[in-house]
Amino acid sequence: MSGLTIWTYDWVPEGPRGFVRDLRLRWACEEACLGYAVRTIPFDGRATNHLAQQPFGQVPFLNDGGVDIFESGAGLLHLARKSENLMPRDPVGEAHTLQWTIAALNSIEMVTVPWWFLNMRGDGDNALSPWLSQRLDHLERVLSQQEWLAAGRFTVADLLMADVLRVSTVRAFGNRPATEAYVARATDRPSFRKAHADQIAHFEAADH
Ligand SMILES: N[C@@H](CCC(=O)N[C@@H](CS)C(=O)NCC(=O)O)C(=O)O
Repeated sequence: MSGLTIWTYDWVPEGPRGFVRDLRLRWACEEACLGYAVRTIPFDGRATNHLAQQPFGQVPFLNDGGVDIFESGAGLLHLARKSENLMPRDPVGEAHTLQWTIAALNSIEMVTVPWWFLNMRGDGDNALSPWLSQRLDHLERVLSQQEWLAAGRFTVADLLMADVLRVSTVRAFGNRPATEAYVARATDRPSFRKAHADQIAHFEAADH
């Protein structure tokens, strides 16, 4: 298949709408002014109906010409190679952007997702809370000193970090004004607003 195609589910329940990770790829394409199509696989049967494309039965995944990629982080880095809007081209800016992109996944989301999962199951103050608190406090310190994570401007690292932090129960875990302002700044960008609205519209259309 030629061109850039983002794959997501054909439908999801209301709860995850606006948070399904195809949004990360939509947002990146909008920031980079890349044209893209969105295609779907059935939500019903998702555990096994697309294992050849995504070995964990999840979304999103991406086709770009002959390149097929799963994992939203890998998809973002693939897109970032296409546009300086997402990834600075100077070695220091690029290294710092990569560093914070990995930090979003491996130092923050690695803690937030398991914590959120336990919280959602009714265990709000769970064994992971001190770990989460410590990670978010460190990030708050960084964000109170700078507007964006790398290269003195918005990059793919901010796109990912802001998306990781968007989950309101995670942000409500403590009072961290710099982090709150950072997420607001990132999600106020026209590219985020469009990607978010498009995802909501996509799943709403499937209700009918
Ligand atoms: N590490 C994966 C996680 C993907 C993921 O959690 N996808 C969710 C939607 S946002 C999903 O497909 N959930 C359905 C399931 O796990 O059955 C990535 O970032 O792409």
